[in-house]
Amino acid sequence: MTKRAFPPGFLWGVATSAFQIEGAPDADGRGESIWDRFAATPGRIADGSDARVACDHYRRWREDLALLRELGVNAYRFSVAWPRVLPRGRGAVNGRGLDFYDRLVDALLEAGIAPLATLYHWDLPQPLQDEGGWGSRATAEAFVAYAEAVGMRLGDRVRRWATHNEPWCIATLGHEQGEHAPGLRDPALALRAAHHVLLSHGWAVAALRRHAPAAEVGIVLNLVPAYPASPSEADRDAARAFDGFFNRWYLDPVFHGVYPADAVADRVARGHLRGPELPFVHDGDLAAIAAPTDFLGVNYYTRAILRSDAIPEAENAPRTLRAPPPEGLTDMGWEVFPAGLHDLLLRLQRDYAPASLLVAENGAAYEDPPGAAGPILEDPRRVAYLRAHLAAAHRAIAEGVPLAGYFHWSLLDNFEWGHGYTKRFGLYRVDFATQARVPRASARFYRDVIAANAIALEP
Ligand code: IFM
Repeated sequence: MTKRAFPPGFLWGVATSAFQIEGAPDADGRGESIWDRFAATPGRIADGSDARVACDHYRRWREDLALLRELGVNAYRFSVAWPRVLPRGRGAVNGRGLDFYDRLVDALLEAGIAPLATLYHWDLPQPLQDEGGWGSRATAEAFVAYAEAVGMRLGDRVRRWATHNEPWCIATLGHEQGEHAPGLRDPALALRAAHHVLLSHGWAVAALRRHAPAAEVGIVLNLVPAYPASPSEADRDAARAFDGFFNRWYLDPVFHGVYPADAVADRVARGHLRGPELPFVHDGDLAAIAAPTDFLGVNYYTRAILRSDAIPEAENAPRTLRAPPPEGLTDMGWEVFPAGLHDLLLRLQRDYAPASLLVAENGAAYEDPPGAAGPILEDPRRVAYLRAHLAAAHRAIAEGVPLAGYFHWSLLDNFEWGHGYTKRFGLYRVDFATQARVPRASARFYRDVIAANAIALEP
């Protein structure tokens, strides 16, 4: 076995999000979110479920903190539910909603676990959606007031903040493809929504810095490196276009204060924009979006392989084709491609040079093998996934990438959005009938990696 040591002080964590684990939608004055409404709409969630109970984490959080201690993580990424803090999206702050995160943060710190709080992981208060949601600039303004409220209460103790999780999903899945709340199918609106999300990021960076001057602030993007299926010019152009819309549409404004001209031209060609002028961009917006940040959070799950003549997977979606993947697919249908994480981290360092990087999510959905039983469930595919991606991350660090931490998605099986409870991502299995948490072998594997601050590789 060869050992690969990670830098001293490397952050080892797991990631979760409020809506996917908390449940308790009516507790302590929480308001309705767009995901409550979406999940209650027949036909939206694959198994007809909702997240009214989910992992019951709102009540069982102490039990889940014990799991974090068992893993030995030194960091934990969670999200704050906007409708708990501001039940109507803006206006009066609900102190009882903030109390929950206050207690959680104190308990994490007492356990020696550094909190990384994400402000927005998709649970927009429904009253704001009723006024236009992310399609409206006023939602960006409301987000800043929300950031202020959370920063004021937790900013003395939370040293790492992410403004948004995965703006591409918010904009494209929520407003163009209709697979996520609010379930709209309007490509032009999706571009407007993406801009307002980015704008609110820039404004919130400033707000958080006011309340937590010593904190590190960043954004979390889901990035999918694009590989042409062949060296042909047409395939390379397909990869360029995918990259432009999926990755650079977010990276370029955040790091360079500009939307990528080629991707804008593609959107004009598709009729999603009238011309190269973006009507929703006001003077000063791009400078605000490019506010200096302390880290870029990267969510990496898979890559895309692009072929110019492939059939689009969905209307208006970039044309993609996945090669027969040697390392298989996860239950999400995503190719396992660890080398993509290495390539992506190097590319980000080269093209954007963020102050530091975090893998803010990485993980795999796999059903447990039939007959698997406690006390520890064997999940060799998740262990292999984890090991290979950590090896890829290590390789990037050795080549000079300032990667400061890794957060595995996820601590627990949870509500996987439109898939309901049908996709299991947890290091711990959750029996949703009893709420029992059962460790998988991947939890033990990760615990050992963390304890050694190193991975052991087969020679
Ligand atoms: O569960 C999601 C998470 O909320 C955002 N990133 C991807 C995960 C797996 O699909």
